[in-house]
Amino acid sequence: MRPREDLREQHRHVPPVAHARLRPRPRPRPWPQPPTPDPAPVPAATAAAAAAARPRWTRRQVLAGGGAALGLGLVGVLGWKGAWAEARLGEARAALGDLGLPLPGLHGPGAASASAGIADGAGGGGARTVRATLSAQPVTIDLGGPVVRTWAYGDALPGPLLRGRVGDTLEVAVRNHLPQATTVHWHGMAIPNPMDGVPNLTQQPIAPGAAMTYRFVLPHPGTYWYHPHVGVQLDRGLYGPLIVDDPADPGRYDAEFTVVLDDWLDGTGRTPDQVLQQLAGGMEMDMSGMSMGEAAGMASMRSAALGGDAGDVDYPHYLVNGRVPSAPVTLRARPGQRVRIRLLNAGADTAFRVALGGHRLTVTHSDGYPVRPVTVDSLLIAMGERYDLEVILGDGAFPLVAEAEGKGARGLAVVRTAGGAIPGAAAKPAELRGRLLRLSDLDAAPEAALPRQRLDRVHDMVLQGDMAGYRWTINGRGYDHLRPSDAPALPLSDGERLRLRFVNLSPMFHPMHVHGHTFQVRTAGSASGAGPRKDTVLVRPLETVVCDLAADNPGTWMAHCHNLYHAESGMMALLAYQN
Ligand SMILES: [Cu+2]
Repeated sequence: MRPREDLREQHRHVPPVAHARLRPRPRPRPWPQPPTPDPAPVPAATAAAAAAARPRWTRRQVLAGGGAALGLGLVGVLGWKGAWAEARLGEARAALGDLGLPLPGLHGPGAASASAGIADGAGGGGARTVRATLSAQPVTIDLGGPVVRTWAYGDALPGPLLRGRVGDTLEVAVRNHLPQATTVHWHGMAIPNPMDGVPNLTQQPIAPGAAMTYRFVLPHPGTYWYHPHVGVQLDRGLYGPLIVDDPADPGRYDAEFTVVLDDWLDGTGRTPDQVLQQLAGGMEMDMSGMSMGEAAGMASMRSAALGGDAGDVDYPHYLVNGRVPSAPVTLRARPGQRVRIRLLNAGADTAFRVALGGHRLTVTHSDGYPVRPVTVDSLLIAMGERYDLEVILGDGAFPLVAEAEGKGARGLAVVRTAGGAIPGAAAKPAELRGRLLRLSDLDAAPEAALPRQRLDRVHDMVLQGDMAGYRWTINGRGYDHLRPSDAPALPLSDGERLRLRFVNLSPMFHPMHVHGHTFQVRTAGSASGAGPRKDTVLVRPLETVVCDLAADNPGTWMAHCHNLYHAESGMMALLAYQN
């Protein structure tokens, strides 16, 4: 890799870590009784039979189809649970109440009947149990030309869409057919800590051949996703979308596209584990595994919009919904229709610059939560982030381009409302160079703003890297996956309001993600200072991003960089509090 003496230089300037209220606190411990995976091995034949029994949906139906089909696609709605369901919904309401978010049965003239609907199972806003199975398995996948051997959930990319309504219970049986232990993390979901999927911290990892059922109430509407939290498994094909609908707010759109972006190298001569090894070798790494072109490409991985360094890994492919740009997916609608695009970046080391040829994009949600709508030409989406966009479609075929920012390559999908030539892989919509969404453009919609509360604490998370050993740290310390309770932990108490300041002293951007919570960014330069609700925020080199968080979900939670290679190399910390 490139020499990075500048990083080592940065390392010498560690500012004092500020704590507004610094009190001695007990060391955070792993959750007292972490759930353990089911001990019984899963016979492959049984899993295959279960998979075969599942309804089959085409990629277009699952990822580009109408909302109604999506809702029941890969999830079974297995009955109503009367009073029990009412109680679960009550929990969801209690958790949501202080956010002021609309909830089924709580708002509007239909409140009484919706509530009754839960009890008798006849309403549209009641709680159900939504069941699904995820089989993590080795598989051969055609990316639209390149055929790769990889690991995925099922036999396609992305993994199956999981979808339910606010207040529903999601019950997912995860069967591990991988040669490694695994877990599933439900990114962005404020769910109980034992369901969070962090190995050796919130659960024992699911051993090869074992299974585990995750079960939790869907707490907030929005666009989320799921992926493993073990090693660099996420940089294989192990990821999928998770959408939570709000029956009280079905949205004003005619069609919906779920668009999943990814950077891809698994099965092309390198595995993510080998890449991590190479990176860990730092400046002395053996370059023999890489072509001259790749080496040259790395030198040019720069982006002004990302503040400099655009990434550590040069990928051979960039995928949109599992396809390379020479064989793109087609997203179909009719001219004049209002389309909701649910955009998610499942990449490990790549921020994408997204634009739709011939259209501007109205941003309506960030990381699942509504914002005051803002219309731009293009946006940057970092790893782990989601944006929901609205577009009124023109007549024709349009390139939906996801440029791998600073990496000189791109992913592509085709949005089609009529016949005509499909734009080629080289299509370059002018919108890519138009008005780019800035963080300061975004403010939470009033119903998504954190309620006013005085600050109880301020914690800094100082982000640094030491390239000699490819060691990434938070407040000068790295995370040991085998001894998570030794990790740098930021004390907190239930019910407090925490201000988190992500202080980036490294020359590289970090998408910082907090588990189990959604913070509100206090954006410098924003007119109102309100900022968007998010769970993952891009922090550029030498930038500080300030976020406020309501400590309303006790547990031991990760706060980490969503660059998978940074996270795996130590850039993880803990927020811990009990009730
Ligand atoms: Cu990072």
